[in-house]
Amino acid sequence: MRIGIVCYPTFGGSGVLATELGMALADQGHEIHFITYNQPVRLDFISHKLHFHEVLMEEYPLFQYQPYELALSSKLVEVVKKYNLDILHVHYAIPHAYAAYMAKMMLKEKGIDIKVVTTLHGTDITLVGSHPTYKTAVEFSINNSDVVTAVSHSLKQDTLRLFNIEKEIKVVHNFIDTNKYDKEHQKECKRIALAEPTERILTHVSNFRPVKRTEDVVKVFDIVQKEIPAKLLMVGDGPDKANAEKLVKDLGIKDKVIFLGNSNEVAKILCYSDVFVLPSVSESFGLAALEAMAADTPVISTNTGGLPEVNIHGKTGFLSDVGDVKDMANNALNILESEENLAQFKRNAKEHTQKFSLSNILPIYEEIYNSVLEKA
Ligand code: GMT
Repeated sequence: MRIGIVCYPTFGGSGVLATELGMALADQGHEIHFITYNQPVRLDFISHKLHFHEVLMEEYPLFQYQPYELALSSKLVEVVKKYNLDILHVHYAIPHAYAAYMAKMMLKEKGIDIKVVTTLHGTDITLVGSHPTYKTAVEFSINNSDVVTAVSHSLKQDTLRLFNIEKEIKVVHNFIDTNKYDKEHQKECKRIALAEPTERILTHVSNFRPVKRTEDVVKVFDIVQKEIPAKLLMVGDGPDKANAEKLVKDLGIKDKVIFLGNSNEVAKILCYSDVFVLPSVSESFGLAALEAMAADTPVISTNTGGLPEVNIHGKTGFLSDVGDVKDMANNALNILESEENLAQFKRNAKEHTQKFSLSNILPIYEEIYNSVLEKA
């Protein structure tokens, strides 16, 4: 199949998932065209089956806001026509589903029937999409997609609750290429470079937006480090990073916390980790938690959104109420209580990721593409 993938090319979960999906589909022999404003950051697989088309923006001083949807939908029309694409798979509804609908209508005028698959990822529904400013257009573009998928049962329920949806929403969980993490583990993991052998390593990876409650990560760590020798790795960048850094300074634990910034080497960093901390206020799935689990790292998370579908309480880690940093810290200490306990949680976490393996999820997307094309 010839598939156009539209996504945010950044470190956000939807962009990561879309990029991994494109690379996996290309590996299966499909022709993949990424259409976005930058080369996706996780695009590290070279293949003649993979193409990238940059959406160029024309800056004009009259506009207070540059019309990205217009540039994107024009580019979609151009790429669909030039490469004879069968399907556009758009990740994150805003504004991608809307731009794809416009492209579909423009192509219809030319006698071309392009199919649009929209994958809902989270904040496009829960935080941004349902805001009155966008709701009408988001609802319209979801209802006018040929197929709609959501990355968790929880996100499907949120979408049905927040919008008037006439379309069936298929749940296709996010996936992980478990081999990538196995390979990383085979390489030498130089833990000693970051912590003393007696220290436990806690890790957090995110885009440091308020929804991630990164200060709670620091609070959880502070309680843990008072009980056992420990280090905290903070990976990523975003608006709340300065607050987290300030809290670290105020608590006097600067020598125990390492801020690593954005990284393309998350798998490598996770190989150093004993416990992953994700205290988000809302999380439709929690791809970062799944990545941690694939790298044998149990997860301390909140019980919000789709997280209970990924992190199994008492098995792969623990779930706590949003903001209950004491409970999260106690749970981390419980996991770290003994080598045997930690090893068991690590095994459980890794085992559970099989449910979300590339080999299980990829055929579901291929089946969706096939069935939508059969309807043509
Ligand atoms: O909020 C983020 O971390 C980024 C955002 C995105 O769309 O880039 O993530 C959402 O999609 C991810 C991939 O499906 C999910 O794993 C995240 O849980 C979801 N984030 C939220 O719901 C807050």
